Amino acid sequence: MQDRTFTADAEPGDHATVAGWVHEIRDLGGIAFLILRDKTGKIQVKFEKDEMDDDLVETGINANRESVVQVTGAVEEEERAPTGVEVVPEDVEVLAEADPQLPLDPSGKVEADLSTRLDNRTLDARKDETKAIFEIRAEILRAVREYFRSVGSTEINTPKIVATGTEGGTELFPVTYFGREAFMNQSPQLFKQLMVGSGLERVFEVGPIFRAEEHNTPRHLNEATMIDFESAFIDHEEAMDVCEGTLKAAYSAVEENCQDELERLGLAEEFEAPSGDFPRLTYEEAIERINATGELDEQLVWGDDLPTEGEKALGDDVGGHYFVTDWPSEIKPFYIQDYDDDPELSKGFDLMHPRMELVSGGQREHRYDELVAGFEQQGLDPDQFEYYTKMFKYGMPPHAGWAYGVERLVMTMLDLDNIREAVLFPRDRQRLSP
Ligand code: ATP
Ligand code: AMO
Repeated sequence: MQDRTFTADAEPGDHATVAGWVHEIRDLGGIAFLILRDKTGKIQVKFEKDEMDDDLVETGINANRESVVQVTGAVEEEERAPTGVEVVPEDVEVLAEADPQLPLDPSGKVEADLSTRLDNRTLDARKDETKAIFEIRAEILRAVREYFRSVGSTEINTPKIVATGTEGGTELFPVTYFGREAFMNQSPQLFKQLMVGSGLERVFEVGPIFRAEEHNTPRHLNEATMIDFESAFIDHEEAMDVCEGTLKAAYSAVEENCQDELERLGLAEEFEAPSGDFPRLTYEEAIERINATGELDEQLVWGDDLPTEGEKALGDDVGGHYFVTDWPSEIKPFYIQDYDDDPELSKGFDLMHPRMELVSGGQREHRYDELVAGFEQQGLDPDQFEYYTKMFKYGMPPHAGWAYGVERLVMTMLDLDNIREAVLFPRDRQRLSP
């Protein structure tokens, strides 16, 4: 294949080869235009029927929409062309002819429902809006990695096939592992903790998690991506600082580097990176404020988890991101540390977007005896977790951490209605392929 010039880089005066998809063909009689679309944008190719070779014109203007074509020719300034330049072709080659019956219209003129879009993600992700979501998602992950680097955190990868679960409230997917019982991992929780006790001290992971959630909601997936962070020698307050810093770094990077994408999503005007410190409400304050909104049929009492309607009511009341701290110990997992002077109260926290929970985290129990006692209190068998607990006998520093759901971060940032919009190939109860 010849050296290819991206459409956005084609300058008047160049002799270039551009390649991409047939977005549109406009045949006006004596003149016809092929609008060629690639990763960077679109470019017009002009066919003057009386002046150009018949075969060349035929090839160019008879290609089906969404066929892949390559055009070589002179790039010229043309103010009537949509981008101010056009290619006057000398050679046109159809590299892959598309079937004229397309399952969806990548130009976006005809809307398709989400299910059709997900069944045909390749074509769907040719659309400007869909592509923009995934360019922004990539930018978020790039910015998050850069931020972690700035706070001295090392990227790790932990196993996804494991012997035990960690997140009580959610079901495990079983797998057969050479005749033994095993599961798809719900969270890197135990492994990231094991690594804060190693010489790495401060670690992060971006990776998949698997949860056999019964819900079929617009904000749950059965396979999601998590950004996990864990650090030795910090407490839950400092962990919240890093959590807030991560979110702000992601928003700022998108604001700075993704204006085109935001524009394609119609968000350029309203997009704003959050500033100022996020409020930190205790759980007790949170339930009082939810009760005061009068939005719930029944008043919340100490020990209740925050129901979805309650989170929404509080989100409207607060109006931005906020933390909920000091949760009842009984509704937080065994690895969260309780306050010594009030064991009913834990050092767990959640970061909330007004629409939903984005993060869970907390100070961890690093003292061996207390950790084992915590397993027993929650009805878990510490022997099953011996690979984890025993490392707490050999010098486990105080530590804290948290995890973001990447799709929820993308979804809330871009105001998407459904979490499936934020993942290329979602796994939900109905969907196992593509
Ligand atoms: P020819 O240009 O060879 O005489 P024609 O008579 O069919 O062929 P025009 O009358 O020039 O074509 O143009 C047809 C339409 O296309 C007009 O609306 C014109 O403004 C538009 N047009 C012509 N050239 C360009 C171009 N390079 N880019 C965008 N639009 C163009
Ligand atoms: P938790 O279970 O709260 O905490 O998960 C952390 C964050 O991950 C996202 N998330 C999901 N996103 C989509 N679909 C799901 N099914 C799903 N489940 C979770 C949410 C959630 O806030 N080990 C702890 C984290 C820690 O303490 O470090 C944990 O997994 O955004």
